[in-house]
Amino acid sequence: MSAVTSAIAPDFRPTACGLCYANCGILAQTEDGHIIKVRGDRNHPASRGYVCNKAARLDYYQQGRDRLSSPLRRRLDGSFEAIDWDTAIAEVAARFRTIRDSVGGDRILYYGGGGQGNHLGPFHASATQRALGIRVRSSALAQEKTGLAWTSERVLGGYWHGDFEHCDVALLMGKNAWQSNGFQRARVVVQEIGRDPDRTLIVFDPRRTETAEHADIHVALKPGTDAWCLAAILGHMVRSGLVNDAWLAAHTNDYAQVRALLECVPVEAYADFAGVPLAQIVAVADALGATDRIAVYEDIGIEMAPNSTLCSYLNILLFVLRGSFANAGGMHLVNPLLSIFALGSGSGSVNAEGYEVGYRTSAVTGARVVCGLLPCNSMAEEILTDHPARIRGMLVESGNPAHSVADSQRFREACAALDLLVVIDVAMTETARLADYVLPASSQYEKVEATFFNFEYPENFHHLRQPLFAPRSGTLPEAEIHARLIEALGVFEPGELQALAAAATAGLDTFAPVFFDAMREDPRIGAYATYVLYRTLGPALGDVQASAAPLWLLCQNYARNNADDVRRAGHAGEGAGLGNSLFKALLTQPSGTIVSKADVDNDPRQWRKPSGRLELGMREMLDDLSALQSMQLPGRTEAFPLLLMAGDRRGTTDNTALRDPAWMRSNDATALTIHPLDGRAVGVADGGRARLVTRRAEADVVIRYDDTMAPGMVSLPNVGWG
Ligand SMILES: Nc1nc2c(c(=O)[nH]1)N[C@H]1C(S)=C(S)[C@@H](COP(=O)(O)OP(=O)(O)OC[C@H]3O[C@@H](n4cnc5c(=O)[nH]c(N)nc54)[C@H](O)[C@@H]3O)O[C@H]1N2
Ligand SMILES: Nc1nc2c(c(=O)[nH]1)N[C@H]1C(S)=C(S)[C@@H](COP(=O)(O)OP(=O)(O)OC[C@H]3O[C@@H](n4cnc5c(=O)[nH]c(N)nc54)[C@H](O)[C@@H]3O)O[C@H]1N2
Ligand code: SF4
Ligand SMILES: [Mo]
Repeated sequence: MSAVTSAIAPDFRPTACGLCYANCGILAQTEDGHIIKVRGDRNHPASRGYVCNKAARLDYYQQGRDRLSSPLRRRLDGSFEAIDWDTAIAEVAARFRTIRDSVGGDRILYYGGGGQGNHLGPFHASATQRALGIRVRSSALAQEKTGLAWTSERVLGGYWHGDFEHCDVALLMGKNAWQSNGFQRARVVVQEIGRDPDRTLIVFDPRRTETAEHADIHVALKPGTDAWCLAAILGHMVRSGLVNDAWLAAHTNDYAQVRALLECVPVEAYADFAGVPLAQIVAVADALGATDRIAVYEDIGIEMAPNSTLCSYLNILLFVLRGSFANAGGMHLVNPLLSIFALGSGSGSVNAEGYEVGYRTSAVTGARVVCGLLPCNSMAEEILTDHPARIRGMLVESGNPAHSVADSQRFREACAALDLLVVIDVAMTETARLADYVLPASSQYEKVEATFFNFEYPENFHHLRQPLFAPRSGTLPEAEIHARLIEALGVFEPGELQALAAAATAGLDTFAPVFFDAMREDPRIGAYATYVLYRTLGPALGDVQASAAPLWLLCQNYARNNADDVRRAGHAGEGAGLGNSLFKALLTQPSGTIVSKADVDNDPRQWRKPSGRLELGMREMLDDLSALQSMQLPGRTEAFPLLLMAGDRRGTTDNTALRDPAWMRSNDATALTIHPLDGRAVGVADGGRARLVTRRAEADVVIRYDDTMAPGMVSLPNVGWG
């Protein structure tokens, strides 16, 4: 391990586990730059002391085997040499500038957005993107969540999340919450609902997962058949009068169209196609039909499978047909300080027939851009072409696409074809190994950090985490990396921001009006706000908190747009004063802050469509629903008798953020699981080795028999080693 300068305190200090969406509050004990013990933090507003097994392993991230401690430049022979930061920043800025000035900044792709635990870096990157003229962005969201975001935006006007704490019926679709979370305190909540005779846990999964073991109803459907299964349930609900007609009449448009299609669903035939007994379809519909407190979570098992977008739409119908929306125990639209799903420039308008028109598409493949994100599956094709608008340069931050996108071989070829690839990461990842320059970031425990995965309702929170350590020597927080790049690109003249910096030293009340005036006078102030705030308000906050400065503007906007909710959460002040109080609370409450408290009975922010009603008639999805009648699924063949699930979440995996195999001694994190019947049929032994061959790739694997697997299906997790 290289030298680490650390503030060593023997006691436990609050931060968060950054290993999954939940970002549970933890108390960490540190020694010599290591995280040696972790406990749940009872003061965290959302996790309230909960942690799962993985938090104990955080030091394998903090002091992971592959951590970087110097900027690196690729030599002609492909090896890397360490260079100093001044050289790295000057060369990276110059080479991106060359691309921008010769073919245009829109030929540069930004990939990333923060992994599971770190969203402040990518927030700072927005200024760098602006300076380089970058308009094309992508992230892992564009292979999983954009279908959900698109349907949800079209129908509901925002991004949805469920109140699992208080629901009567919880539906987990292709989601093994026991291992992967997805809502707060997942294991506790799954157990509670499963045990309570008055509440129903329904799990849709071909596999008998740990979550399915707790379910009241486990719908063990055939892989890829969710759309048919959901259509059958909805069809049965409509025909059996299990829908909330009064609520639908009061709150939605175009229900008649939807109803007409659902009435035509051949319920029995679809159930049969999905391999689900009709009695189970009826049981699910009956459970839903008895309540308006339904919480739904869909995840990878649906979002990486056939008809994923249609499934997202049908999942909306599951709760909307019951009126389980904008209520306690039901579904709600999320309202974090910053929406990572902002549809922004990607969305068009809806024409008279109910189709979206005028939406943004990508330059080479014409792919639909949702949430401002190019689909991950299109990235390689946007590069590997002689099309004049092809992507020439790429900036990757806090993502590992050479490992994580589908057909990674093709993506690696694409990386090799770029004029410039720059990676900002804490570790030497598979993507970093392909880069021209690697810029080492300080870890999530060496800087202030936060995520915008704040989806609670009616009380929502934000957690600004304070660092446990000083930055590892040779690394910089992303805020500083982006600021130096912007300075090398010459966006502002030296000294131009002096007046703002001076105002900041006099306190937030003085700073606010000066900043807003400057923003009105000079459009660059707003356009580069993250940078401007980091360099002006940042120093006034002190070295440690400086990277948090841009959150001040988010607090201002949030307080202005949600003043009543912010006051109800206990923050006080008028005008900019309310935003200032909110910001001060974030800086001084190291276990997290309640930022807003909605009035559930009267919450206009839940009704965001211009009509004030939910728009059920999303034509593209209604067409897809009709098309199920004649659609075939690709079948298994003699050459390929098994279906591979490429990446289930286990208690021992964490995307590629934990890169050190030492953290698990057994092969549990990497083994290919197979049902014993299949194992014997294809002649592989439990514990033995085998060659796995797919249409696109091959790998050596260790076999583990697992009778929770659905017959015909094998599974290999997604890890950052091997
Ligand atoms: N431990 C751990 N937790 C994580 C992560 C991690 O790497 N490790 N990653 C985080 C991230 S980025 C995400 S996106 C989430 C993902 O969280 P999950 O979606 O829960 O993850 P998976 O285990 O990959 O897939 C869920 C389930 O989908 C089922 N499935 C497969 N095919 C189908 C199908 O056709 N239909 C249905 N209904 N189910 C199917 C699988 O059997 C599996 O049990 O987890 C997050 N949490
Ligand atoms: N085969 C297969 N592929 C998959 C999946 C699967 O199940 N199977 N799952 C898919 C899903 S759902 C997702 S979300 C993606 C995830 O894939 P990616 O979005 O590519 O991200 P991660 O693997 O989570 O890697 C996050 C990166 O951030 C780095 N990092 C951590 N902390 C910091 C920090 O503070 N600063 C910086 N700059 N970097 C940091 C880590 O070292 C790591 O390289 O993978 C997808 N790919
Ligand atoms: S649920 Fe587990 S992995 Fe996720 S943030 Fe909490 S402790 Fe970390
Ligand atoms: Mo994900």
